[in-house]
Amino acid sequence: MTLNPPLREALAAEMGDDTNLTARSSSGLMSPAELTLQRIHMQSSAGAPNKDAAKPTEPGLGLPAKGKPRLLLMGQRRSGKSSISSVVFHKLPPNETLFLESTARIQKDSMASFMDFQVWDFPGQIDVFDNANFDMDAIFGEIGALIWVIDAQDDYLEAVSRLNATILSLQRSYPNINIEVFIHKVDGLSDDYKLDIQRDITIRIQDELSDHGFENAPVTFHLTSIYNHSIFEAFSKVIQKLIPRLGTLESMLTNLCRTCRFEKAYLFDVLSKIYIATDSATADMASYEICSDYIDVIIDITEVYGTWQRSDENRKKLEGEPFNTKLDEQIGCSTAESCLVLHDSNKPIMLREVDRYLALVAIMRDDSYDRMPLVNMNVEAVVEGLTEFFNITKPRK
Ligand SMILES: Nc1nc2c(ncn2[C@@H]2O[C@H](COP(=O)(O)OP(=O)(O)OP(=O)(O)O)[C@@H](O)[C@H]2O)c(=O)[nH]1
Ligand SMILES: [Mg+2]
Repeated sequence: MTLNPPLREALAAEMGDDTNLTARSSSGLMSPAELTLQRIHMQSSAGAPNKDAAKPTEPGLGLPAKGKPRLLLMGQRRSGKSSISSVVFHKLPPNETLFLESTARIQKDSMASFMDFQVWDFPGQIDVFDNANFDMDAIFGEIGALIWVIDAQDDYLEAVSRLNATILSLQRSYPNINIEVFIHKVDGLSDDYKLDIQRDITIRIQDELSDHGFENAPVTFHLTSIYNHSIFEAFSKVIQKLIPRLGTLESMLTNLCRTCRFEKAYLFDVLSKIYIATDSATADMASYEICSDYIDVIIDITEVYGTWQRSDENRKKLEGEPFNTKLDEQIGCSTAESCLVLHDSNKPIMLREVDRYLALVAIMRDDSYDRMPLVNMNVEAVVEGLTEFFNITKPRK
């Protein structure tokens, strides 16, 4: 168990000390995610949710009520907001989004996941800044991310100018909200054209912001489509910004890759297939795609066959000659684990369940299959570390 103890100590030292966190907060050094962590700590140590803690403490640094960060989906009509939400969070096949009706009122979805969060899908025709009936604090007061969807297959000038107006209004009152621009429906566009559009939109937004004196607004751009994995990849990046101490998770996975000579490791949210952390090696779409498809394979098999119960006879056979060991001691994990070697690339892919929401999926190198006992031991250590990490960061009910 080479990986776990140092990480455990580091975690306890970094997270267990409330006074330390509070002191750093007041000196203005903490990120919004760290503030969330601190509030969760305070609530859980008080035993009950603290009413005041749910209120924003200062403009723009609002904290999520009940520990649920909120993602807002906004943009022009028919830009693809409801399709994105249905495909990513409700597993709707992309083709079926053709039949989605236009959204008439704000759709609020609560996602039960490793980190409970909310997704609000806004109707395209609503401009919350134009309408005095909307309570801005209730919408933007709780930190999360604003996802602005732009239809790249349509004329986007109006969408960009609405987005500009939105960013300017938000910068004045809530400057810390992450603004994520999804340049959407890029399927069917050539690579050159995609990049041209991205460049054009980025320049238009940055010019407008610097004209108004905002140089470093937190705006990020993603090229997305529901017809491939790009939408999941983009959501992964959005969600990762909301995870307190993401660096700790990443260094656990980087250490695991180094020790076990893995090519790439991802920590997945199994239901949405968003990856919430990966190691420090450069990510490529192909490795993400294969790991995410592998999760589907395992889920499908589990759905068809359920939990695998061995018959007594079968168990006796496996525990007898030549193994002579109890089955529980022969397997690395009692929940779910699986390994597959692809014939053409010769690279084993390994999956290990962390809890009911999370799975660790790694692409191994050709030669690592020979060292499975060592791999299992290290994976087990990392899973323990991850479980502890999420126990510490989870809000208490
Ligand atoms: N080609 C392509 N079409 C998409 C994509 N995403 C969504 N669409 C299509 O875009 C159309 C509009 O999608 P919606 O999700 O209803 O759009 P919306 O933004 O929710 O629209 P409002 O609710 O009216 O604001 C649908 O026909 C989808 O099939 C995509 O990535 N690529
Ligand atoms: Mg809609």
